[in-house]
Amino acid sequence: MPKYVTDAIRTIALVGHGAAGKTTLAEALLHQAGAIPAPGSVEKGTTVCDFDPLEKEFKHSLASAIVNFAHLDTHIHLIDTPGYPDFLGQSLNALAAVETAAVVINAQNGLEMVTQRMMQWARERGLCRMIIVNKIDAENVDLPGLLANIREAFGKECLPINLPAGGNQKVVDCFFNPSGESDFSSVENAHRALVEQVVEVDEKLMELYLEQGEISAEQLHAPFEQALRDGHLVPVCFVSARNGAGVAELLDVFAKLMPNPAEGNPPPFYKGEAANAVEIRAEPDPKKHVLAHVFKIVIDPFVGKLAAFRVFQGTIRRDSQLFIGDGRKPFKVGHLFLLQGKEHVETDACVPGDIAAVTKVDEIELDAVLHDTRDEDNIHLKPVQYPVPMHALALELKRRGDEQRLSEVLHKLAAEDPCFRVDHSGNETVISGLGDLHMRYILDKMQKQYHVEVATKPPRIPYRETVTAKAEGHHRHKKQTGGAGQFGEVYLRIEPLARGKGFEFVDAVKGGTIPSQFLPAVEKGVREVLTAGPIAGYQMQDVRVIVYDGKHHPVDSKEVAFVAAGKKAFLDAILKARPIVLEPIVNIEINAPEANMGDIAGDISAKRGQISGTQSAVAGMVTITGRVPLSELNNYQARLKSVTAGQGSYVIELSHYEPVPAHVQQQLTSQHKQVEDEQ
Ligand SMILES: Nc1nc2c(ncn2[C@@H]2O[C@H](COP(=O)(O)OP(=O)(O)O)[C@@H](O)[C@H]2O)c(=O)[nH]1
Ligand SMILES: [Mg+2]
Repeated sequence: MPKYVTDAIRTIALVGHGAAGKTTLAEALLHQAGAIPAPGSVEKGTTVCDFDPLEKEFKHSLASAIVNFAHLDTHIHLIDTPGYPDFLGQSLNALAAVETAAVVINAQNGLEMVTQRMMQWARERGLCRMIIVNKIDAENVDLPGLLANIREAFGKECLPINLPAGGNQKVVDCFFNPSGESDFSSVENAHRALVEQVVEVDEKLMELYLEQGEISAEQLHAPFEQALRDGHLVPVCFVSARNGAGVAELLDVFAKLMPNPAEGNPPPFYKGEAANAVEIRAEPDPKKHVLAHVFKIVIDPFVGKLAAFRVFQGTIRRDSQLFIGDGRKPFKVGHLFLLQGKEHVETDACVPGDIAAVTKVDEIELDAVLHDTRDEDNIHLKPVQYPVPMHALALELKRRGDEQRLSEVLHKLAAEDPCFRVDHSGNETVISGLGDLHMRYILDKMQKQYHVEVATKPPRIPYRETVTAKAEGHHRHKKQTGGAGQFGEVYLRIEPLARGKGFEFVDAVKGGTIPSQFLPAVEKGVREVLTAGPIAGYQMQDVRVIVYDGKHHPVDSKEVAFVAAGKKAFLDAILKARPIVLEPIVNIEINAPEANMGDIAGDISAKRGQISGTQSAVAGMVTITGRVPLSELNNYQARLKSVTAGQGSYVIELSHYEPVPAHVQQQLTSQHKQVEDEQ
């Protein structure tokens, strides 16, 4: 058994913008807790968390890394996450494994894009949040100004729990033993503000406080946890991961104030299919049956597949037999590991709150739920909302004969990364991610780790087709070929659905005019059209098909006949329902020097785009957000590079689909016709 119990566990994700110092801070915390003899450095590539060869080369984190250590009477599981927008998939998955999101802010840069996003995402997931202001040792930092900015952006509930002192060389505690001088503002006031914020969640305590003017730290514990859970308090700590200021104090805050697994908001699990799913709550009870969630997959060339999971309920032992989601066949755990960066440390049991891993179980996929009772199948955790990757590249192999290998490698990469997608459209293999940096990393990894050489080119734009009016469709399929004939007749109606609703098939046949055993055949025929629409050959969406009448023949009616009739009746209806082509519109976030702002904005408007906001978090740089049709972004990376002398970068994600302008539709239709004619 582990040497600690669930109540002693703290699970914390270090999140926030790239270069805030998360990896360095993880190093400082490990060192302070006595888990490593000396802190390593990101620059030298000697940290516990940035252990991947590509991370050492890029000199920043690309994937989440997990460490654990003991402090006071607690056991802390810490997840270090990458902060660049291109690698957000790996930061978001960490949020599913922890009670606390610790948002690290770079004191030199102030609030940055990912800072804001993470504050919001963590809140939406119901996590307890804290803010860690790092780099207080750096030159030209304005800490009082930053604290004011934090409170303005994220609310008055952001209150300092310690304050910089001695010229940013250390911190003074404002909660447990509020005494001493800080570099700015009063320790006593900070203490009072914290206590007053906390007692607000408990009326009785509030009365007591008003009477006595003070409340003991013990009495404050439970309401403190509640305030964290309710988002009514976001403690702010100051540190320097470089000179160690505030690191010991931060460890104490983790141990004494951050929630244990019973004190946080447990993420909801759901049991059952989509609309009928009922919410169930896991209880952090080691005696109940097992519920664990796989939040991270790593495919290591030497170790094979590693699945990192968070235990939410029950105890997992080496000899446990676990089921994977719906799977009927359990696997035996065998070896159970705690992770320390790249090291795997064998352990014999994990309790609720533990973050651990198993290796070599190929059936486990990202987001799988592990459990130990046959009837607990069909359980999933509230899904993490990942950005939909839209930065796509079509791949071409440099060597013939590598096809099989390429497909295996892409499969492995996709298994690890929730924001990396592989699609095969026509004879093209298209990979997509969040941005240029993301794609470069993937291509690098393909080449260096897997030795697959590919060339890339811009892919086909994933246009869609839909209809804009209701219409009727009919087809009678009749064939007399020598012996048995084929007969099937279908009447249907189609209706446009709201954008993004996909496809609905409704059986409204009365009196068995189409016998029920043939309806799947009709649906199959209709679905054949969905994959390639009639006007430009793109996927159809946002349409409801209602089959309401037809005819059959007792001898000649066959499945093939109804497949054909369904397909043709649907095509018939589409052409009468004012079909249109839709194009993907993406949210874009461009990071560039302020001086290039005008050029970039002009360029985006010329691309039929719209700018919705600009933000200047880092001096001299701006973040421009807006929307642009994806089709206008071919080669945008190269263009942005030339406009910004190499300093600009951007990420995109799918926003929604919109009708294309008429001339584009014409062009796409005639291209499609040409291809069809050639065939
Ligand atoms: N001056 C100063 N630099 C720091 C501090 N913490 C980290 N850094 C530097 O900031 C850079 C980014 O650090 P890193 O840990 O990779 O940031 P991450 O992207 O948030 O993981 C590195 O060059 C670190 O040496 C700090 O407390 N003070
Ligand atoms: Mg890092």
